[in-house]
Order: sequence, then C-alpha cells, then structure tokens
Amino acid sequence: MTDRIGANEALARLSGWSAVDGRDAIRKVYEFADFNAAWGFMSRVALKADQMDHHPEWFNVYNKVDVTLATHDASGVTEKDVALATFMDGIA
Ligand code: H2B
Repeated sequence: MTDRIGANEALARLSGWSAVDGRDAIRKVYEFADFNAAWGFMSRVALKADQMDHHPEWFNVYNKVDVTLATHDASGVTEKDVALATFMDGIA
C-alpha cells in the first residue's frame, strides 16, 4: 500500500491545488475554452488514471472540471495523487 504523505506535502510540490475541508485530499478547478476541450482533457486523464489504477473524483459542467484527488486505500493523499496531479497539470 502507498504511504500517506498528506495534503500539505503534496501542495508544497504543486501549483494551483488547494486542501479540501474535512478530509485529507487536494482539489483544483480547471477551466477550458469549451466543453470539447474539457472532455478531451478528461479523456486523456481517464486513460492515464486507468493505467495507474488511480482514479480521480471529478465533476464537469461545460468548460470546467472540478477535480479532487485522494487515495482511498490510504485514507488520504499519497505520491499517487501527486503523480496524477502532475500529469493533469502537464496536459491542461
Ligand atoms: N483510486 C483512488 N483515487 N484511490 C484508490 O485507493 C484506488 C483508486 N484504488 N483506484 C484502486 C482503484 C482500487 O480500488 C483497485 C481495487 O485497485
């Protein structure tokens, strides 16, 4: 099992992410030009997430994708969340 590092450690290494109230998780809201761009982002992340066996919690409305990352098996933020967040930031 992946060790929990916690939101603060993850946030120190990422930009534009913030802590979630009431649980150890990180959140970012991505904004794209339109729904097509948002869905393209989600499609690329979905393929990566499935390869990693590490899946985001997310909510999409038109051009916005509201993402929360945590590792359920660890009840908090782990290196897997930093890795997925870094991937998302790299393609957004
Ligand atoms: N995604 C996330 N975010 N956290 C997990 O703990 C997790 C996951 N566990 N995707 C995986 C799948 C687990 O449920 C399967 C059985 O490997």
